[in-house]
Order: sequence, then structure tokens, then C-alpha cells
Amino acid sequence: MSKQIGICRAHTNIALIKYWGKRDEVLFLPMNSSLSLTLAAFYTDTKVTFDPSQTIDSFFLNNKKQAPQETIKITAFIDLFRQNYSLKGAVKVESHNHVPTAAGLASSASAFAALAGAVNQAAHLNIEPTLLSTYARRGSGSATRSIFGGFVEWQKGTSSADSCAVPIDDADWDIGMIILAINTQKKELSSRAGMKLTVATSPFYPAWITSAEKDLAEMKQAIQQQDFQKLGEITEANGMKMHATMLGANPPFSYWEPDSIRAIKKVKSLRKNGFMCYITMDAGPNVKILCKHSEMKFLKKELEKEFASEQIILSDVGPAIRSLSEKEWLDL
Ligand code: 2P0
Repeated sequence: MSKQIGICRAHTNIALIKYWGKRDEVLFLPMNSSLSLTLAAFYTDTKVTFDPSQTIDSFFLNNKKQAPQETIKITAFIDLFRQNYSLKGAVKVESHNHVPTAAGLASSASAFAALAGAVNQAAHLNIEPTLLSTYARRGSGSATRSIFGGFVEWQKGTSSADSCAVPIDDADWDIGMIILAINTQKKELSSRAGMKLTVATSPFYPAWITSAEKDLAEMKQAIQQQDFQKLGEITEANGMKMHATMLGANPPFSYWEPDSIRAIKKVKSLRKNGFMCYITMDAGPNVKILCKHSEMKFLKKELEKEFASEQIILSDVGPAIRSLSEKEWLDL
């Protein structure tokens, strides 16, 4: 049997309605549905080669062979496909992360979406995108949403079969995102551990769930009506509520740093001056600003006045996963 190859590009995404907590740690079933915006600026390219002459999987990230503890995660993920589709043989996985290390963004969303897409292609499985998103989910929850472009909902579902991503809108209506990298050091508490602690100990958690479901319904309506102000207001409020659950955890924790608060104040003052820009933050101190694409460059200039040494990256709305040709791969 000859080698089978698949190459896929997946973009990262930022949640506007956050995923924060699992109801099933093994199947990666979330406590609440979430909704994200896929970003053009950050992506992962992954090549999967099924090689019958090899007996163990190997994993290269940015041309560097990864240690066994990293490769184990890849093997466990590909085993899901091996089991369901009776696939044979070891794989070589080669990934290139186009997520600037200074951006302070997690790459697990684009990484597992690209890996799922590349396996699908290499093994000629013809898995349709919604079902493919349930596989991506098993690598990392946020990867579920990176299968599609634009605004994407991850429906919490009732089981592993229907906890999947659904495209909501291509977001082709003057939308952009600014990433303000406050601190790009590895965080002390991983998002996986942080959400687990919050679910287990925060008395605010039940209120978060109720509130997130309401926010989601209202956000979908705002998207349908292309109501940017409402979209932004819900985004900012939902992110703040997620962070509030962490202050209620035992022990309490927060990913914020003084500069995060400085950024929040700056964005609020820009809003007072008539710009529609809204903050969201994830499991780290970095700040993402949802804004109008047409105002992005001006806003960057304004932010640079106060954050001269921080990296500020602009992103367009990103597309769904796509296959890459061997030539595109070689040109990387
Ligand atoms: C999100 N985050 O919706 C939320 C908001 C961080 C804050 O998804 O354990 O890496 O692999 O499912 O997806 C980050 O957590 O966690 C995340 P796992 P993941 O984007």
C-alpha cells in the first residue's frame, strides 16, 4: 500500500459567547453552547501521511520533532478515526503554526481542526464538516468551532454525536478584530484546569450558565439583524461574566493583569469618542477588541499611543478549513 497524504489549513477563533466548563471531561461536552468569530490572521497548516512502513506515530511542529508526551496526544486523537473507520498504519504529522508566539493566543483550536481535516483527506473519509467538528472537539473544545469561517456556534448538544459546530453567518459586514498582546508568557493555570476548578467550586457558575444561554440567543438575533452595537455589547458583557465566575472559585483566580484593565479603560474611552469597539478576554491577560473593519487601522493608532511596546495585531474575519495542495505546502 502506498502512502496517503492530506494537508489542511484551519484558522483560530475567538469566542464572543464563551465556552467555560465541561459536563464530560472525556468526550469534551461543554456545559453551555458558545459562539465565535474565526480569524484570518492566525492559522495552522497540517500535513498527515499514513505510512504503512512505519509502526509508530511521529509529530513535527514547525519542523521540530516533538517529544513523546506531545506525540501521545496526537496518537490519541487519530485513534478516534482509526477506531471508527478501521484505519491501519502509523502517521507522520507535520504542523506549522502561523500564530505569532507574541500574539499570546492559544493554537489548540486551529491545531486540532487542521489535524481533523488532514486525516479526513488523507484517509479519504469524506466526513462532512459538521460531523468533522465533533472529532475536532475531542482534541480541544474550541477546535470544534474552527472547522467553519465567520460566526460559528458550538451547540452543546445532548451527546457526543450532536455537540457540534454550526455556521451562523459569514461575518462579511464590516467586522474586524484587534489583538493586544499584554503578556505572552505561559499562564500559570491552563484553561482546562481553570474551567474545571470554576465548575467544581464557584457559586457563580449556575448563574453563568443561565446567563450565557440568554446571551447566545440575543447574540444570534443581533447577528441576524447585523446589529453591530448589540453584538459588541453582548460580547463584552459575556466575557466579563465568564471572568467573574473565576473570582468566585476556591481558591479564587484571575487571568487579568494591570495592563488588561488599562486596555479596558482605553477601549471604553474610545467608545465614548464614538468608536464601536468592545473587549473580550480569554484564559489569559491579552485583550481582543471586536470592532468595525473600517475603523481598525485608526483604532490601532490610538492604542499604540498607550501601548507602545505591546504587539497589536489586526485580523480580518477568517474562512473555514480548506485543503492545501502539495505545492502550497512546499511553498510555505
Ligand atoms: C473559548 N476558552 O470559548 C474559551 C473561553 C478560553 C476562554 O476554549 O480543555 O483550549 O481543550 O477544551 O478549548 C480555551 O479552552 O479547552 C477556551 P479544552 P480549550 O474559546
